[in-house]
Amino acid sequence: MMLQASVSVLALAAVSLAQGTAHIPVTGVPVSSGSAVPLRQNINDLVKSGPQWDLYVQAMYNMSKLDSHDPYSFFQIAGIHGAPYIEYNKAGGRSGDGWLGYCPHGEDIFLTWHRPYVLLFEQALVSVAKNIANGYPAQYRAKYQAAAASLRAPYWDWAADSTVPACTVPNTLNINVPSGSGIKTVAYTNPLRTYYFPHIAMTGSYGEFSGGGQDHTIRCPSPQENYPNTANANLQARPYKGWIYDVLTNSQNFADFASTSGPGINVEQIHNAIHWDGACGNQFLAPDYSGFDPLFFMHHSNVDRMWAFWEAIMPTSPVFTASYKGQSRFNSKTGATITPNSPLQPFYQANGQFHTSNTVKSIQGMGYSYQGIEYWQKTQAQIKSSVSTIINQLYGPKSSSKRNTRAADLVQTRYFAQISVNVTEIQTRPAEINVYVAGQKAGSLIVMKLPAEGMVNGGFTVDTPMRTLLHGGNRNAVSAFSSDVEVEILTRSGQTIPLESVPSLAIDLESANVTMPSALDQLPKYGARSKHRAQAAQKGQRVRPPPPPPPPAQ
Ligand SMILES: *[C@@H]1O[C@H](CO)[C@@H](O)[C@H](O)[C@H]1NC(C)=O
Ligand SMILES: *[C@@H]1O[C@H](CO)[C@@H](O)[C@H](O)[C@H]1NC(C)=O
Ligand SMILES: *[C@@H]1O[C@H](CO)[C@@H](O)[C@H](O)[C@H]1NC(C)=O
Ligand SMILES: [Cu+2]
Repeated sequence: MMLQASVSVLALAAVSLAQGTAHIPVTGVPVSSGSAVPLRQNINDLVKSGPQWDLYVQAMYNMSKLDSHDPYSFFQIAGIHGAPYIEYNKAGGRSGDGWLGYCPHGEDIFLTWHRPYVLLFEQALVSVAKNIANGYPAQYRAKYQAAAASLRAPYWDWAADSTVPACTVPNTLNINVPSGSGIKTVAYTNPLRTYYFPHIAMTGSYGEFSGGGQDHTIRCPSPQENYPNTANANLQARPYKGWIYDVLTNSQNFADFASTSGPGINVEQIHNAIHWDGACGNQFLAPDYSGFDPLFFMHHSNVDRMWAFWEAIMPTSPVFTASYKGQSRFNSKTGATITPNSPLQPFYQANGQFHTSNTVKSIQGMGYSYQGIEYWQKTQAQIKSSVSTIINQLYGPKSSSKRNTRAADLVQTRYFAQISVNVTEIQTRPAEINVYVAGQKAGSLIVMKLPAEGMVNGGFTVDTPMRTLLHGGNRNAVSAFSSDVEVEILTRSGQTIPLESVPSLAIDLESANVTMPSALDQLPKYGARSKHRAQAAQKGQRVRPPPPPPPPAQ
C-alpha cells in the first residue's frame, strides 16, 4: 500500500512537468554543505552492503516498471541517450539535422554531458529508494532510510577487474524485502539482467523505436555466445588496466584525455571498447539503445570516476577551453559552435538555466564523490596524493609497488601507436581497427556509429611488441615499426573492410622517455615526445624479407 502511494507521488510530478510548471533540475541528492557526502561504490562492494543492496535492486526494478511517461522512469531516463527521439524535461524542441538522440560522442563534451546524465539517474534512483525504505516495517525502517540516504549510483570498474559484474548475470537476486512486521529473503527478479521496453514504445507511441530488434535488452545470446563467459573473454583480451593507467598519466590536457576528437589515447576510446565487449554488441553497443542496458549507468559511473580522478591529478586542466564545431544532437545542429559554456540539454540547474561543461566540471556540491576525493576533509594536494595512490594500486604496473629501484632504472622508453581516421570512410560501423606489430595484436580502436562524421583518434601502448621488434639489434625504432605495422578493419560480424578503402587512416609511432614513480603517491612523468608517421599495411599483405636461411647442419 505504502509503496503504491509513492508511485502516484511520482506520477503527480510527471503531470506537473507535462503542464510546464517546472523543469526537474539535475542537482544530485542534496547533502548539507561541509558535511561528508556519500561515495559511489564499486558494484561488487554494493552487493555486500545489505540494506543498501536490497534498496538498489528494488529501486532499479521499480524504475523499470514506472509509467513510461514518468520522468523518473527508467524508460524516460535511459531514453534520453538515443531513442525515442523525443523532448525530455521541456528542454526545447528538436532542431538536430542528423543524429537525434541527446548524447554527444567524439566531442569535447562527451564527458561533460554524461556527468549530469548519470547524476539525473542517481537522483531518481535515490528518490525511489527512499520511498521503498519508508515501506519497511518500524523496526527496520530507520536502518533502511539511512541506507537509502547514502545510496549512490554504483560503478563497474572494468579496468581493475575485467569481468562483467556477477550480479548482472542471474535471473533472480536474493534480497530482503518487507514482510509483515519483519523482513524476508526472496528471490527477486533481477533488474540488472535485462530491461523490457514498454509495450506502448514498441508499438510506436513515442515515434520511431525498434528496441534494437528486440522487446528487451540482450547480451551475448546463445547458442553462439554466452553471458557472462563470452563477454568476460572479450574484456580479458584487452589490457584495460594498462590502458587506463596510460590515459590517466600520459594525457597532457583535458581535450587529449577526454574524447576521440583530441589527438592520442583517450578515455572515450576505452569506453567505446567496453560498449563493444560488454554485451557482445547488441543494444549496449548501439547509441540509440545502449542507455537501456542496465550495464550502462554502472559503466558511465566509472567513466565519470575516471574524469574525477583526472581532475584530482591534473587540477589545472579540469575541462576543455577551446571552442569547436559540434555534431548533430536532438536540439543542436551539425556545425554549431560548442564552448565550455554551451548548454548540455536536457539537464537544468536549480536556477532554471541549463548545465554547461563549466557548471559540471567539479563534482563538489553534486552530492556524491569517490573514494580518494573526500573534498570536505582534504586539501587539493591530499586529494591528488590519495588519488595517485589509488591509480597506482588499482591500475599501475606491478613494479610500481617496488620502491627500492635505483634511480637510473626508473627511466623507461615507452612506445605508443597513435591512430587517426576519418570515420566517414568506414561506412559499416561500428568497426574495430586492429593493429599488429611484430605479428602480435598490439591493440584496437573501436569506431562507433557516432560521431557520424569527421576524424576519430585513439591509441595504445606498443611496448611489448616493440621489445620483440628491437630485440638484440641496433634497429631504429621508427623504421622498425614503420616497416612492420599491419592493420585490419573488421565489422562486428567479422567482415574485413580493406585498408585501401580507408585512405585517411594514419598511424604514428610516439615515443617518450618516462620517469617511473619512486613513491606510491607519485605518477609517471613523461619527457619530450617524438612522433613519426608509419606506413601501415593491410594485415597479411606485407612483403616481408625472406626468413633467414636455416643454420647449417652440425
Ligand atoms: C515497487 O514494485 C513493487 C512490485 O512491483 C510494487 O508493489 C511497488 O508498488 C513499487 N514501489 C515503488 C515505490 O515504486
Ligand atoms: C572525411 O571524408 C569525407 C568523405 O570522403 C569528406 O567529405 C570529409 O570532408 C572528410 N572529413 C575530414 C575532417 O577530413
Ligand atoms: C630517450 O633516451 C634515449 C637515451 O638517452 C635517447 O637516445 C632518446 O632520444 C630519448 N627519446 C626521446 C623520445 O626523447
Ligand atoms: Cu557510453
